[in-house]
Amino acid sequence: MFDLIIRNGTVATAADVFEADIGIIDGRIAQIGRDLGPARREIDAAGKYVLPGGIDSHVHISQPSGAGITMADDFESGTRSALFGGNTTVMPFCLPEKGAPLREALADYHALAEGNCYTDVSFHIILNDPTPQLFGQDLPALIAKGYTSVKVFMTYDDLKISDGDILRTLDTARAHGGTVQVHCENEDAIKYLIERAEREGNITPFFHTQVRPIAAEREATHRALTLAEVSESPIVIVHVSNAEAIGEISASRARGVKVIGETCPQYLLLTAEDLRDMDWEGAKLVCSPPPRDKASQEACWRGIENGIFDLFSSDHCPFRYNDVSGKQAPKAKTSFRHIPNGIPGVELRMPILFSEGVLKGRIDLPRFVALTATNHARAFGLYPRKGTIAIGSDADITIWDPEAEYTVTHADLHDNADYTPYEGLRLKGRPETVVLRGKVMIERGALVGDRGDGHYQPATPHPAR
Ligand code: DUC
Ligand code: ZN
Ligand code: ZN
Ligand code: ZN
Repeated sequence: MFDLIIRNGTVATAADVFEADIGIIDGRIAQIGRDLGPARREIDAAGKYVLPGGIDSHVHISQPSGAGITMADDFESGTRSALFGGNTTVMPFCLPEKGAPLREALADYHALAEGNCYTDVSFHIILNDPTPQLFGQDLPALIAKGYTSVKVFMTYDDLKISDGDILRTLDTARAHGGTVQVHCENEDAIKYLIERAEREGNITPFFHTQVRPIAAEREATHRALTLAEVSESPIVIVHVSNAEAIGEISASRARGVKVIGETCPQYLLLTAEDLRDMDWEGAKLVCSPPPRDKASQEACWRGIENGIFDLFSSDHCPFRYNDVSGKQAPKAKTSFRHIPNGIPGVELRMPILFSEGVLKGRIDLPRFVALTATNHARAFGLYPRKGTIAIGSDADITIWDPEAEYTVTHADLHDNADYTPYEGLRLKGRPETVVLRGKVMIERGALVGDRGDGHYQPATPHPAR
């Protein structure tokens, strides 16, 4: 007797599209086929796609963001929004206060998540305090415990680490089965351009896009990839925004570097010109790297089509617009540099890629599944428990209505920001029913799951490399 059978749908994985019913027992997929027999509950998915629940491996939730600044989403609102966007797992970043032990930061982060999540969660660590103790003992121990991925920054004074410490991070992670993600922008170049812009009175949000130019991203991307090459380590380049950074990735790959590339919705849909047109309201689109131009958008689409990118993530990093704890921070009107950096997007990641990618013929359904779920699970040690529809995998399933047409408006979203960068966008296709480890969480668009149904999932280290 199955607990749940999802019948008559078109199942898509990263490899195949086929008609089948899915039988679920004890939160896992127990059978895939026809005539599976009786179940306590059935869902008819005729005319719908049955997809692995989305995995968004790049979201920011309750991340400390500076004095007086508060991220709009905590675990409750962030995972609720993620769930409504078709996701069953999200991976936020744990940022330790400088000098605080990682273990304590992680314990605090667990305490925030536990009992408050609508999706499963797994954590990345932001590594901003490199010490011999970290590389010698703490990081190997944390990787073994299920915290297998770290992010390092080449920009932001309070976050960035040196090239030498990036090498040590890459080396330690490789040796112990961890994964290193790098935020690639040249901090000194940016600092120089910020000072020059402010001196010239160029202080509106548009100038945020001008002081973080493509060249600064390209150079840092090249340097990060060089460090990966030198240390013979795999590397993840996050939030890639343009053709020149993409060129660095393909050149490295041709030299044998194992590089995973990630891009995000903002680099497909927004431009620097949008910030210019919006004047001070452009604060709504301030994120790093910043939106570029039409040619960069096309380059990112091509990277999605041709396999340069393995990951399509939201980089959901929400701040409220009409709020002094957010985009109206006390000094925000004196210079773009004081505007909190990041934009919301976890709920629209899959709908945007489906509507703009699948329905416009840029990618097929298996590639959509790979980019939104399977590759995230593989990259970050959750596969095959997560990220696919296979016997034995967690029954994390999104039933997708490919026909629904709608106009995006923030009033219909479920995050705790007060705007969406994509207001007014016409989309087709959206999640209708979302199942988390066999439990129906969203049923025909209505929330029926409970806060606390989502749980922490430790990641499995990669085999020795
Ligand atoms: N990097 C991110 O990944 N998100 C928001 C801001 C940033 O710099
Ligand atoms: Zn970043
Ligand atoms: Zn981010
Ligand atoms: Zn729990």
